[in-house]
Amino acid sequence: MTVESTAARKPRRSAGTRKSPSTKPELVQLLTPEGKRVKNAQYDKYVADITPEDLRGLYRDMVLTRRFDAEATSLQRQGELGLWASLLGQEAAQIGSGRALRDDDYVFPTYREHGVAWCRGVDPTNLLGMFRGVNNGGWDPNSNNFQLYTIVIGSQTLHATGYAMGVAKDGADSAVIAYFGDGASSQGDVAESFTFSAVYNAPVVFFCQNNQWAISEPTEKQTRVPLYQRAQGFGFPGVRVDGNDVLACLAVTKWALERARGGEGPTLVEAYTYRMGAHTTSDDPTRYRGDDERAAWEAKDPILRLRQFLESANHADEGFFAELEAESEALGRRVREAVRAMPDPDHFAIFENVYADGHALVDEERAQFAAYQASFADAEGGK
Ligand SMILES: Cc1ncc(C[n+]2csc(CCOP(=O)(O)OP(=O)(O)O)c2C)c(N)n1
Ligand SMILES: [Mg+2]
Repeated sequence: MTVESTAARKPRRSAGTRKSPSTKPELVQLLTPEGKRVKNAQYDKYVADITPEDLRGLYRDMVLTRRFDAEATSLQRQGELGLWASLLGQEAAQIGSGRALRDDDYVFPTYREHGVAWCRGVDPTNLLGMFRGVNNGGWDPNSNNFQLYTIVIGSQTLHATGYAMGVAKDGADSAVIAYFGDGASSQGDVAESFTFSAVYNAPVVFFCQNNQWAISEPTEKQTRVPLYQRAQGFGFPGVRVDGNDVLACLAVTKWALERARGGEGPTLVEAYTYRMGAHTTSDDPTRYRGDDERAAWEAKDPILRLRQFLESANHADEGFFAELEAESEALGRRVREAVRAMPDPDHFAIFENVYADGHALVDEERAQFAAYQASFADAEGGK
């Protein structure tokens, strides 16, 4: 139930006021689930100059991201990765928002932002090193203004806020975007980020992918109001966008970034979407949710809806889709080969980057580990 619909039940002051607030659209949508373009007075202008080529580009981004993600899930099942967090279903939220960014903007992701990484130009194979356990991150954050994946839930919103405050102090007009989930919205770090960014008018966009679940906890266990409405209490605007509509996500994020650049401070974007897969490959969602839910969201599939729009508008032909299929296959092959070719790290490398200089505790732990390793050598030698 929304706050609007609660208000709608109250007696109206004037008999002439017919329009119930509950009819106010809560969800910004530019493409219906059937792929039909709908007008939006506030956000149309942010996609007004989009060309058929741009639209095909968004489609390609989503298809290749999904393919990469499926490949990573298979690689985990084959024992090549220790873990994988799939973005299945969230392609539009990530590609739409990712393509709204400028190169000089800075991104603070969680662990599921493979589509945003793709938009930033991070090679997808670099995303896999940490999940294979062969490195601690896999890319230089400053090469693409894309921070390392953050697993401590919500903490990256603080990093983003601090970074955005620095951007403002530098007098730059770039913006910062922090990705987080519905579950993370309950973290103290996120509330603190909202407070600081509002008070200091920081140029940051909080992009919450409400995928309905925080592992096995549904959104109802996180909040009594729609998440986007939280922003109001902190003093900045919040908007809920259809997270399975790539055009709407692009437009709304552009608007929020424009506000940040124009000195208007933070915005909360709630991308209303669905995690179609498991939380990670270690999770079994059949233990806590039914198939009917997934089926309902499959009907709103972000890729299918853009395909329907492209086809009905004659913006893409069979040749385009066939070429993209071949490109997907090639990406899958490249990812498989790259993962298997990743060298194992030196066993002692883990101790090298904890502190810039030496540290007594690290030295002690290194020595303990060396003794442990040596114990195997003794055992083998004694045979
Ligand atoms: C501070 C902290 N607490 C708990 C966890 C364990 N944990 C990992 S993912 C997750 C759920 C996050 O849900 P949400 O924010 O909705 O993001 P989603 O995984 O759905 O993308 C939790 C509780 C963690 N990584 N960090
Ligand atoms: Mg979630």
